Amino acid sequence: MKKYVLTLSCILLSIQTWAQEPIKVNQLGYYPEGEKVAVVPGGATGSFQVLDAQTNKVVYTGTLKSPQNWEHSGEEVALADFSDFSDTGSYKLMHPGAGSSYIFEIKDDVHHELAKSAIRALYYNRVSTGLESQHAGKWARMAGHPDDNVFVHASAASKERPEGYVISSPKGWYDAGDYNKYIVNSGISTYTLLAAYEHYPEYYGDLSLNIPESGNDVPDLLDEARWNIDWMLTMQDPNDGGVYHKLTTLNFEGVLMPDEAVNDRYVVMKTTSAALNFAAVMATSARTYAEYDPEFARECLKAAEYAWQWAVKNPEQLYRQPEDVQTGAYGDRSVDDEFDWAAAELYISTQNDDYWNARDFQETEFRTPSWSYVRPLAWISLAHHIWDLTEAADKDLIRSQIIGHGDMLKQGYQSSAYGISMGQSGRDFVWGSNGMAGNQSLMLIQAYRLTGDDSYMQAALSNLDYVLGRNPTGYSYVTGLGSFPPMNPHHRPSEADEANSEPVPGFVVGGPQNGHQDNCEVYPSDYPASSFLDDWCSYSTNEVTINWNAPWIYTSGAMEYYFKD
Ligand code: G3I
Ligand code: 9MR
Repeated sequence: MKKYVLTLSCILLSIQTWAQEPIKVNQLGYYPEGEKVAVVPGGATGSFQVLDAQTNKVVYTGTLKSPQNWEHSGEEVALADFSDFSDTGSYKLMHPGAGSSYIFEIKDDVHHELAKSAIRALYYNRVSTGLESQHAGKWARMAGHPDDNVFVHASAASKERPEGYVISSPKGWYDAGDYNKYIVNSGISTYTLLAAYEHYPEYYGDLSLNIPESGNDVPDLLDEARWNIDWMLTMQDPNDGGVYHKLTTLNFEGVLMPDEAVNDRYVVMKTTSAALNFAAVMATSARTYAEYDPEFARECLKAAEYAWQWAVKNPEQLYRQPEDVQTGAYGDRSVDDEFDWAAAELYISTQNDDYWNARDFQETEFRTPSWSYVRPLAWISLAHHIWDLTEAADKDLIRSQIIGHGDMLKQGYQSSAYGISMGQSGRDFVWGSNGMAGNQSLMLIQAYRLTGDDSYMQAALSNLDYVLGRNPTGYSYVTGLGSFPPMNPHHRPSEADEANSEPVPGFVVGGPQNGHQDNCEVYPSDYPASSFLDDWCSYSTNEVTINWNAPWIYTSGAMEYYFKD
């Protein structure tokens, strides 16, 4: 978007923080059979009304719960629960003192659009290909980054592939608002898509995404994931099984379209975390592609085992950013969780007890997964396959890890002033807090899958409301969706596109947190859940990434599957 928009938004910022309706709802809406909760600010009490959006007639009257302080935003908020109203239609919520909400719907497939466009966002971030208007509409663009001439960086040099050696490593997704490709972050992101398919094959079997591969005999979700998996495979050195940590320019590119960003690209350092993320994704791919492309599935499994063997021989190759490289690090100080995850996926796919026995699986703290903490992904896959596992696996441990985690998050949802699990732990409002909220929903859904207890589903749904508008800033944090979405995400193809005022749709932006680790001069608030800026400058709250979209892909797809008629 153009410079003057930026200046204008800075001026507006000094006048008011956010322009929006005061009562916070899920701006897409609610399922007829799901919980329906809005948040009313300003210490409001008394009754609230739901109005038909067309006729303005009152269709429901309820009483607000007592207002509570939410420590993460400093607000006094009251919950308006209208779950027992289930007539489909378009509505808004009103309170005489507090005002109104945006219009929302009650309908059966209320998150269908999110389920689709959050996957299509990854298509828009495809590397090495042009986007045609028949698939990309007004966001069609030229191809960028063929990545067929990538240099081996000094940090990655080996006997067979010395510094300056050229490899071809095309395709993949741009990680985020930058143009680089990182194996670690591809790990959790790609896995989450594959898990969505593995858990809900009926739903994704029918979901058509209007991508170039649509209409072939493979589910579109698997076609999209394959674009990134094909790239990941090229990041393995065939000479030893090791995997490069990232493929990157030395510095971040400027605000340019992909085809204009032409600095040299390098593969940098082989690391243990890259090898293990790679092994876990390839072992999962071996299962999910077996039906559609058995030869590819076998290739993936072979690559997974080769990477695992490298990691076992090189267990402490932690990423160290070379002096001449400034781009994202995805550095991790501990790879125990990556070892557990890769071992679990290999164990499931091979049924070879050696992989289970290679690790001392035991009780660990209930921490929501992220790019740097992947152990819960092991529990997710093990729980899904619990009936097919060999005697070696400790099934009680697997169950208790998933259910214990779900219970912890559900408790947060039951006690929070906003009625959401987000904010339960002091660690929730980090860089990428919206990804955290999505991964909490993902974990809650796993507890539901093991127990059938509906309360986990409702808790998972509450975070979906949160990300779509039931939050202190009032944004629907997904580009192109809802009444008040971000317009200026830190995303180069959106920012550099002079012709388009609307950003590429379907991206979940990072979300509020108060680290303020960027170049923005003013943030509207220091409270973690309110510290968000819809401005290009705010890469610490308003960037997009594949790993923040992934859990929302899973969660919205799962909800559509469970709440369908
Ligand atoms: O691990 C500590 C934790 O112990 C502590 O309690 C917490 C308090 O803030 O900080 C944690 O570290 C944070 C770390 O992420 C792990 O979550 C850092 O503060 C935080 O600055 C760091 O942010 C990462 C950011 O890069 C900067 O390195 C984000 O997770 C990560 O998503 C982001 O990734 C970038 C890529 O490098 C490049 N591409 C874009 C992408 C998204 O911005
Ligand atoms: O655009 C970059 C973004 O993808 C990263 O997440 C972020 C943190 O590593 O860095 C951004 O690039 C900024 C760079 O770090 C400092 N100069 C300004 C760049 C953005 O305009």
